[in-house]
Amino acid sequence: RPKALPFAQRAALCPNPVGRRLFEIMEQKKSNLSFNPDVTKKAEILRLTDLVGPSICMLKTHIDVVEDFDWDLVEQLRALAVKHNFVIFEDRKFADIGNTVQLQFTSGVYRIAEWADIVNAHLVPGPGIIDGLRQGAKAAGRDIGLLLLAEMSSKGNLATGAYTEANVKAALEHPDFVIGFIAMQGLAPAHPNLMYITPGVQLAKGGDALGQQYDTPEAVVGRKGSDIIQVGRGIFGAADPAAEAEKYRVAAWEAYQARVQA
Ligand code: 5IU
Repeated sequence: RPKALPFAQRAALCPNPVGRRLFEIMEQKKSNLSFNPDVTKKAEILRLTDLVGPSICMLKTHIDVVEDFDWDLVEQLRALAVKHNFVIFEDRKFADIGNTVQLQFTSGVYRIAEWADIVNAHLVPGPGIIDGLRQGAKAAGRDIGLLLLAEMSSKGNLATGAYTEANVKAALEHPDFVIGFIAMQGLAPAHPNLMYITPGVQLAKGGDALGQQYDTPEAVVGRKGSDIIQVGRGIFGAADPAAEAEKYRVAAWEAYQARVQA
């Protein structure tokens, strides 16, 4: 694998302000760790986020699993994003026609376009989904970046081959809005303005009972060339989530350092 470009230089290549900011935060905090507190109570999400905040560049949410959701949760998460300097990625995985995803993005209970910095989408409906979400971001009047789901971590998933390639092509055709991918590796050929975020990461290889498959930060960032590790249960399932998050941050950052110094 050829020597990689540092995040700071990749920031300058990013046409989307959110992508640029994320690369800058990664460099400032020496963190390519994203954390997802996949728990269902508002207070627990806020507690975990404040604990691990110093170690992360990004917080990934599943807002629709929160039992006691209210708008104050969104406001408190935004305040924590300022306090700890991270971006918020709502993992909504939009998957409908452009007109519908625009409504799902801006309306309903969650009004995601009003608070998320980053969202993601499946390309199954075709590129109209990208245009629908872009219009939603515009209507909200905020800078938002989109990640395409080029690959998945779960056993037997269908995001492979020509489908993965179509995601890369769509990203290259929408450089102002698409900032990168959910993928299991850095996809070749490298496009340094686009970032690669990989879920299914724990300090030891393994899986869960529902098809999740885990690889290590070293393998994902070092060997496979991804940029950001996405960790949930590996951190919030530990006795000391703050200390555990630091372990993941250091492991992923060292793997990145080895890649840019190689
Ligand atoms: N997630 C995956 N795999 C994927 C995609 C998303 O695990 O391919 I796309 C999400 C699901 C969960 C998080 O919110 O990433 C992983 O959490 P754990 O680290 O607890 O497995």
